[in-house]
Amino acid sequence: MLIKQKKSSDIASSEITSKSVFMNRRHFIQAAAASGLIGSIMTPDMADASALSGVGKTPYGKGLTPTDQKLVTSYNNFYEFGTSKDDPVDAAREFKAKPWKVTIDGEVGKPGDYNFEDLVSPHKLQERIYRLRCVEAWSMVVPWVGIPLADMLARVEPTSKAKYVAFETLHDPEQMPGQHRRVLKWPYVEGLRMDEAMNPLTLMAVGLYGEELPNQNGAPIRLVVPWKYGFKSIKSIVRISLTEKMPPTSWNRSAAREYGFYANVNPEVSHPRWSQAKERIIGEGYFSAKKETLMFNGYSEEVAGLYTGMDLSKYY
Ligand SMILES: Nc1nc2c(c(=O)[nH]1)N[C@H]1C(S)=C(S)[C@@H](COP(=O)(O)O)O[C@H]1N2
Ligand SMILES: [Mo]
Repeated sequence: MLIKQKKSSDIASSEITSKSVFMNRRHFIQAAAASGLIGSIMTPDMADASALSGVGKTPYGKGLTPTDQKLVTSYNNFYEFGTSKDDPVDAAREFKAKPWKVTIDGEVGKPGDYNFEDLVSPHKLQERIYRLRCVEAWSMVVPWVGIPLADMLARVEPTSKAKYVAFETLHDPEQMPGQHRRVLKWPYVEGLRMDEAMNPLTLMAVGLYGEELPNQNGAPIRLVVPWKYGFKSIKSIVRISLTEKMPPTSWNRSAAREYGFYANVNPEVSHPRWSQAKERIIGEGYFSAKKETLMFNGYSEEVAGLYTGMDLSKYY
């Protein structure tokens, strides 16, 4: 991770474009919709073919301003589609996220290969506006749409032996060109402790900005764990296994000294190669002031209790 730092000459034009340009465009569309003008101003690229319906609003995310949609969907980490931030949006364009199956196995009463629709449709979708803090010391705010992982797991009936949840991304080098390169051992794998998985904040996201998840953001279904560094939030999941033992995780397996299993956001514990005290805000420009990183990425109230008795000054 952080294989190369961006030089100022590498900054994507979308990052330099001021937020107000994007916001004005959005407001224009909203105002036009409200005035009934939308029919005549809609152009095909503005048409919203993949809007999700029946999304419930929840109190999560009060006071947060989402990062512009254009940036959320064009500044990505998804090494299966290349290691540069602007690779995935292009390289994942033809990715087939439908049809999709997720195998759920291990310590569950109801193991099986579940169709994406069967997994998702019994649940009401919720919007969750969460901070996303990458271990590379940048952050954004994303309005996800999804289902609490706890609700999804309840339906497959975890046994009393289930202590961890392991996740696996699709392995398909034909579709995921980055998997031809050995930057990581494929497939990408991640894991949570059972109580972390059951925490109400932990989300299985199927959308963002009210629309189906774009391929570059982990279509059709990905994990979102907002109090941990972004690499825990594994994309394009094809397997969920409930296990007795702590499962291996990709970045820990690749560089154990630099990435732990827990990977909780902690401004006081530095990465071996850089400080985690501050973060660069995506959308505010490369040279604008950094923001202080918050313990557990600002979710202490909800999750600090999961780690009582654990020495948080230690690197996990
Ligand atoms: N399968 C897979 N999942 C992944 C990654 C990846 O390379 N492969 N990158 C992670 C990292 S480092 C981050 S910061 C987030 C980025 O999510 P976003 O592109 O939707 O913002 O996805 C995470 N999930
Ligand atoms: Mo990340």
